[in-house]
Amino acid sequence: MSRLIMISNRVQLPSSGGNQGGLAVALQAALRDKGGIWFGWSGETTEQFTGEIHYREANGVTTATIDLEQQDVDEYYDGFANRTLWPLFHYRIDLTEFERDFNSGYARVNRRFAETVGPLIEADDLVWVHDYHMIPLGAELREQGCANRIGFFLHIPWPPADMLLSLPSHRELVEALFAYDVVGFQTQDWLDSFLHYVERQLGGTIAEDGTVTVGERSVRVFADPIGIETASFEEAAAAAPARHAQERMYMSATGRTLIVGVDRLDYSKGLEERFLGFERFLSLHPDFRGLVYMLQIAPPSRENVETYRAIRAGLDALSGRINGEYSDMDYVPIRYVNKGFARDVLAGIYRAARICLVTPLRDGMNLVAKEYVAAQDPADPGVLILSSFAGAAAQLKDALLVNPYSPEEIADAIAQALAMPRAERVARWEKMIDIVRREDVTWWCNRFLDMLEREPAPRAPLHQLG
Ligand code: ADQ
Repeated sequence: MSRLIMISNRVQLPSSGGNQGGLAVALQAALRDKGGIWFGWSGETTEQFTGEIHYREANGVTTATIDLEQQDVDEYYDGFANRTLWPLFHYRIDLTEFERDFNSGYARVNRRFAETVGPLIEADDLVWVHDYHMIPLGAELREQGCANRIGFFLHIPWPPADMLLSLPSHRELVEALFAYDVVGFQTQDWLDSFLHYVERQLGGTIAEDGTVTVGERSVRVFADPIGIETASFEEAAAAAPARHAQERMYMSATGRTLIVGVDRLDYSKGLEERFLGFERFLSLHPDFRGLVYMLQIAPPSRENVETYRAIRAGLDALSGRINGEYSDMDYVPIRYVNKGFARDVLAGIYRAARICLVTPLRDGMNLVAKEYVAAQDPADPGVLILSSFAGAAAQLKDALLVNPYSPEEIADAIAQALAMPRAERVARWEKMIDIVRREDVTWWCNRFLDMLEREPAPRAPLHQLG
């Protein structure tokens, strides 16, 4: 059986704390099953890049990491990945920075990855590359003569063709994807945007089976929506730590109804718009003031990037203003918490919430929406309010779908959710949990690997696109 070589910006070893994301757990399970290595950046910097590999092993999973130079981190991670590709792929040209140094840093780090992981790859191994940090890695591996089956999965949206054209290196970036055998997107919408670009800019053709051909190169593309570890999340939500967290929420809320939001602090998550939507609700429905409150959990991320510091300051000010206006001696409308919680505690908080607001302006998938559904009490589930611009909206059609840019739509959806009879809540939840159970993270992982395994190997050497 083929081993699996998984490559992503960062890696995660199994831990006993139960504090890991569903994605890490699923990828670790696949690695345990097939054997192999998870390769990535250690998160550490070194004076001079040496390519020295640090191996670690826990619970049947082996990780291999390398240190990068500070300049690599500045140009590749904080630069091209998080200041160019992330905003651009989330439709934010206004926040996108176009710097040649970022481009060269991105290319350099991908080459460094390829040079260090390349020698670890054995003849029959499957190679699975993850996310926007690593788009050129497949082409770099091919340059080194790697003929293995290599797949790539994009966790974030693919931007519309016109938007992608604003990136000076757009063609190079897209052509790099043709070095892979299989490329997976979260949804058909993101895949359609990719296909539109390929047809229009590269004159590519698309076959019924999802094979896209440009010149002499072909790649198999498909939509493979990522899921969560549903069974274990459902279990966690009913276990003691979650029940304890749920109790704590009830005790502290003295009979008030909880609306929850859980997101990394990121401008793509629409936090400011969400606060404004909740403010609109309070202003339109004075009867509910004092009866409904919102808990927004948002641990800071990417604080080396200025835009992230700015969004944090903006949210501090906005929550302060709304609380200043609507608080009372015994009531604060927005509890805004900048820290992470263990998964089982998070499950209890989800279960305590009558409503979950998931309102990203753009999101590849959004796992919080699925976690909220999995954590509900089947007899008395809460209501998910979900942005139509999250990938998850393609599957969770029984959520209350909203335009996250519209404070009125958010306010109306909150009012509708609060008034929703239990029978309707149960009916909507049953349809959603069915999908969240069926299309869980193992389903996603197996579909991808099955698709990759079906590709013929070895692969022909890399030719230039015609
Ligand atoms: P993210 O942008 O990080 O992921 P998301 O899919 O919502 O977004 O996943 C966040 C994860 O972090 C969830 O599992 C959530 O429980 C956890 N989390 C968030 N805040 C937390 C907190 N305060 N404490 C503990 N845990 C917290 C990217 C893409 C998404 C895509 C995923 C997976 O941007 O669109 O769904 O990858 O492909």
